[in-house]
Amino acid sequence: MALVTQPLISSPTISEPAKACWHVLGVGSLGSLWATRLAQAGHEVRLILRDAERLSAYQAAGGYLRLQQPQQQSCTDYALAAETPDTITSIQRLVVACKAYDVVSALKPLLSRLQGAEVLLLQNGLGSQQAVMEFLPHTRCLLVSSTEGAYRQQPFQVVHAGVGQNWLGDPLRPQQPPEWLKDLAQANIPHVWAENIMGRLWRKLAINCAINPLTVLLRCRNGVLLEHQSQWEPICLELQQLLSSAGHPESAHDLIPEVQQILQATQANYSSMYQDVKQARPTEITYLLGYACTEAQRLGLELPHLQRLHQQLQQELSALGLPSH
Ligand code: NAD
Ligand code: KPL
Repeated sequence: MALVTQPLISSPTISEPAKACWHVLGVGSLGSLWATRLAQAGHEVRLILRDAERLSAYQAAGGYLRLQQPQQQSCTDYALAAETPDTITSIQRLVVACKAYDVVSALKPLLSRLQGAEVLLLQNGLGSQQAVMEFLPHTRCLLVSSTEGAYRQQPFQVVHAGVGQNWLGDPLRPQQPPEWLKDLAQANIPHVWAENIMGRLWRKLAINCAINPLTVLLRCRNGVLLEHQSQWEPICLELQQLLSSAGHPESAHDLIPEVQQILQATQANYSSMYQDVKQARPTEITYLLGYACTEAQRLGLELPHLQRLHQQLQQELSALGLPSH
């Protein structure tokens, strides 16, 4: 097992980093996947952990992230620098990989460090990205729609479970890809510049709305939904209507065959929302069905199947003692 060593910063420092470095906020599944691959390619990477307690836990666990890549039968440890949000160094490039409901509160303590920074937002769904862009009006925010799959085996140990794609884009400057995309290429992080990133995010939201809530309500793996097409087909039709009315007709077509194909390809998997519920963690409902239903209302659309699904999911989450808004 290789060990890549980088200096470990364990306490706040006031020195400026000499060259562009990648900070990663949200060192869970996806954040660890990005951090380790950037480090693998020789980039300077610094992890921003929630607080001193989490930093101590990282150090006590050895002060490294472990990346398992089953496709390559490899397992590699990366001793990455870590710090708390109150560190005083400025941030140039920030990968934000918290859950959608945590993003703004996680960014708040970093505000003074983000002047001139570029921020990559990896969240599923919609709504959190707009909240960050309002919170950071002078910071360039790049939105990412990811179909990669990663899960944590233990704290600071991540498994790269699913090969996928990352679409990156900037809704305010759609034709200006940043020069550092080459860093991602060097790091073998699959990526495509998407001029229509909002369309991509809407499409992924629609797929997640068609699949994830039903897997929670039926308590099943994705593949079981193939036997319940009559339940998700009308939802797909309403989602197509929503995407078109929301200004993304190009992302609205052929949702039913795509959902069917994803259910087949991931039939043995549990959806991310199912896994959150199973582990009694909050879900991203507000940024998926919640966002879809709010937008439908704003646009004056009657989407009864989608609204009923939202209500049923809210009831189920409340019954389980989980947040439903
Ligand atoms: P995760 O729960 O594994 O990781 C989130 C991390 O953020 C946790 O380590 C948590 O401690 C940290 N965090 C929360 N608040 C923080 C704060 N204030 N300061 C510092 N750290 C904080 O989540 P994940 O699975 O990596 O998902 C992240 C986002 O990526 C979600 O929106 C998810 O939908 C999306 N996504 C995940 C995958 C995947 O395969 N895991 C794939 C595509 C999209
Ligand atoms: O993205 C997913 C998720 O679980 O969040 C799908 C596509 C539904 C695969 O499980």
